[in-house]
Amino acid sequence: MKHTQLKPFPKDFFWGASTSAYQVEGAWNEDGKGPSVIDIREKYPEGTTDYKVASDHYHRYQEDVKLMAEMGFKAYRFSIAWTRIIPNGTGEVNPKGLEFYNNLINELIKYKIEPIVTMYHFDLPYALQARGGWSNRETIDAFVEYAKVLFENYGDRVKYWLTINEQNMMIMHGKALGTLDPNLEDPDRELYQQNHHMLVAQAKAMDVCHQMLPQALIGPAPNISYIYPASSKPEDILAAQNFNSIRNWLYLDAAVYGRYNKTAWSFLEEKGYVPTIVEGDMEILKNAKPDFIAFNYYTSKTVEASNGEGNDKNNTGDQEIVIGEAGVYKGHNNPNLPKNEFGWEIDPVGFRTTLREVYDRYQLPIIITENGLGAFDKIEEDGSVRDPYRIDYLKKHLEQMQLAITDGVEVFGYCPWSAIDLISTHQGAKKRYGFIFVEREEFDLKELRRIPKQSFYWYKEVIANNGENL
Ligand code: BGP
Repeated sequence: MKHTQLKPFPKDFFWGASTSAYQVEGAWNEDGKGPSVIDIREKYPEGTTDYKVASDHYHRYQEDVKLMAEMGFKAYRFSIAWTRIIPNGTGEVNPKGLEFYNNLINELIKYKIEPIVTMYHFDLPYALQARGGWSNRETIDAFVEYAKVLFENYGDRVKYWLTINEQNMMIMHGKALGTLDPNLEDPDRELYQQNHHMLVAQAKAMDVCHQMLPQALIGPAPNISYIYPASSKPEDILAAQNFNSIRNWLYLDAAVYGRYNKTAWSFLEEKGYVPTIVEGDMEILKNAKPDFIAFNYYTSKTVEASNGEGNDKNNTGDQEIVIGEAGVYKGHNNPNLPKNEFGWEIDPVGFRTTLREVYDRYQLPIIITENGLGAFDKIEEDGSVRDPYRIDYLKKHLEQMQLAITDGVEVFGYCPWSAIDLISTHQGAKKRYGFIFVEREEFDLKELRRIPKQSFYWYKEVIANNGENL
């Protein structure tokens, strides 16, 4: 639809950006922090660093928040490391861990930046994984116990809560993300059992949040991308519906309506992945209601029909590169879209489509909690960092977001990835996303100096004008 007039971004729009604890903080074993599944990962992809120091945000959060304030941030979406708060996953609470996030939250509030907290972003306590992780129902209780500690300690200042970051990607791409338990015997089936437990944990946490903090708002934070069919062939349309259900709607239907998406369920039945659901679970899912939907969007996906002969799966997939499922769908390169340096397609119009689709299906306000471009940024001879490609990516996505708002979609915030350079989930320190450059290399930590990039100044202008004249 072409609009003759665009609707403006809402008045109190949350302009901000995102990070996650293990990718930005460093201080991996300081002040009583316990190990997470990320810390004990035995191998990192070749040529990439670990997360021990990352961007050293743990020690430099004040400087970082000051820069965010200089950009004019209205919100900052970050995650809390479960293992800083409860080092063993359950039991004793670590006062030093509590203190760090208390300080961070207070620092944000000092600059009138709204803290938006992700409760769990890939870094499950290792102590829980050693007892089966999400395969073990006790992890549901551990998550609820942890949630209560967060609500008790930060609920007076934190109004926006996100339960689990990209649960769908942990299920579908856990290997690339480093969250997959290497000891799982039958990972394909077991992952959908884990998924079920996470859905129950999320529902319980949303419910507890509403009971303990009536003023607070809470929602899920999956990675959602609309799936296109490779052609108008009816079989390709079906394949796109299949993948939309398996990748996207399975997670949101459960979070919002408390039910399993039928197409996704028939996929689970066909593959033998049906989880064990105990009495009361579906009740719990039904009773919990999110207040909004947060989602991460990087690009659309395209699939064609899979003829079911052989296995369409391969191991090159990551969060944004489609693999396949024999007889269900098969990843397809979209010839209409350019790709970034890491092979991810770039599709701003798909962002509008995805926003419209999510709003149509769920009718809940939306906040974008990730969107962005990974690139090999460099310091120029004059000391500046120029990233016009990132500005171009973000600008085009914001334009499409405004079109979606004009289409009627209720969007209340935009927190692209990432506020500051941090370590990629599986492609190291050289794959950068931030508005703020962190001077370090893959294995040479250098001074970890902060340098505002060209995109920093551009975004500052966008925020100052509330997105007018993009
Ligand atoms: C999302 C994750 C983030 C982030 C981002 C970019 O899937 O939620 O943690 O890292 O993708 O991905 P990558 O770091 O793999 O480039």
